[in-house]
Amino acid sequence: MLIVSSDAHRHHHCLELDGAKLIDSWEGPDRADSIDAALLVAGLGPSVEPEPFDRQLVERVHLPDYVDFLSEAWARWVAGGNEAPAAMAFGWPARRFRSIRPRHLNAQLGFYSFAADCSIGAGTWPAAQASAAMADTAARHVAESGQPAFARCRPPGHHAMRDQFGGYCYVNNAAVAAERLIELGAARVAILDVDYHHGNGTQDIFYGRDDVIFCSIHADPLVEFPYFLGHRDETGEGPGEGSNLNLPLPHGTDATAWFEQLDRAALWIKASGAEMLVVSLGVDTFEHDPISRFRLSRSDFTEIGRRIVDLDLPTVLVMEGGYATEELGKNVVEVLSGFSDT
Ligand code: OKP
Ligand code: ZN
Repeated sequence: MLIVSSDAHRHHHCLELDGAKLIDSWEGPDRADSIDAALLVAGLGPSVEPEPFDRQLVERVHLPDYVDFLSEAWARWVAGGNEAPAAMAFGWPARRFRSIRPRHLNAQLGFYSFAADCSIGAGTWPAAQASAAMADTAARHVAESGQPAFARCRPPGHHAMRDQFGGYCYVNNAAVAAERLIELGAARVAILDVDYHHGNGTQDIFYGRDDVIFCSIHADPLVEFPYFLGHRDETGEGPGEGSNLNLPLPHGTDATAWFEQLDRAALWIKASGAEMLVVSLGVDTFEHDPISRFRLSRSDFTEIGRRIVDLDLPTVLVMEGGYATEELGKNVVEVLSGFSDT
């Protein structure tokens, strides 16, 4: 299997508001190190650098003014005389406010985000570009060869909406991969999101489309981030009606209950006639994940890999969450091992 990775992430350090304190984010560079180390031990590879960032491609899944904002935010923050190491929003256009694009940087930070767990620092935009480029490169490989590829993305992407960052995500890497697969000829692409958190951004981007269908298994948004999207009755709209499937589960969900939902997801994807698959691969469903509350074990990740292979579709795997850093790489390798003979 082709592995696409880049070290551009190393200069991206997120700050997050956590219990009234600003902490170094759970989503740190050590996560990528853990994955790279485990890939090496497992002999998975070869690993290649991504092709250059394709802004036009990204602007098919994000609004151009949002991409402008991300690319300029840090320079504007510095030019404004700010000394904090990262720019972060403190106000949002919530209920009964208006969505008129404001001019001031502080206001735009709120306008273009939905959570205070996700700051913009000096290395954020370069890292987000490289991350999207990894997903793109992996998708192109799959489209050309039919063989699987893994994009070792950091920062993750599935929370990034058409025009809002949040949940450690800036550019929606899985959406970029799916969009590339469509461009290269797939009539329908399925995105399967197995991260513990709902992929609200991916859902948002494709909600009105039927060429990219989205299915997510995740913790119930009534009690878990991203809180305000991910319910069962969100099924798509307009031409996209019926092409969104949310499978929320309670805190404490074990492997038996989780795999029942994976079976449902697999049947749904099969029935859709999708020709290619993008997996938003989060392993924060792990029993020892520090910020999540599902109970999957190491060997359950091996089984996830097998079931994805059983779907028998050309597959792009895009890295999302997983915060038990020490074990993160091993869990990812377990999923990928299902593909090891290809
Ligand atoms: C990203 B991915 C505030 C908690 C905010 C955000 C979780 C984002 C998860 N301190 N938590 O889906 O793994
Ligand atoms: Zn997650």
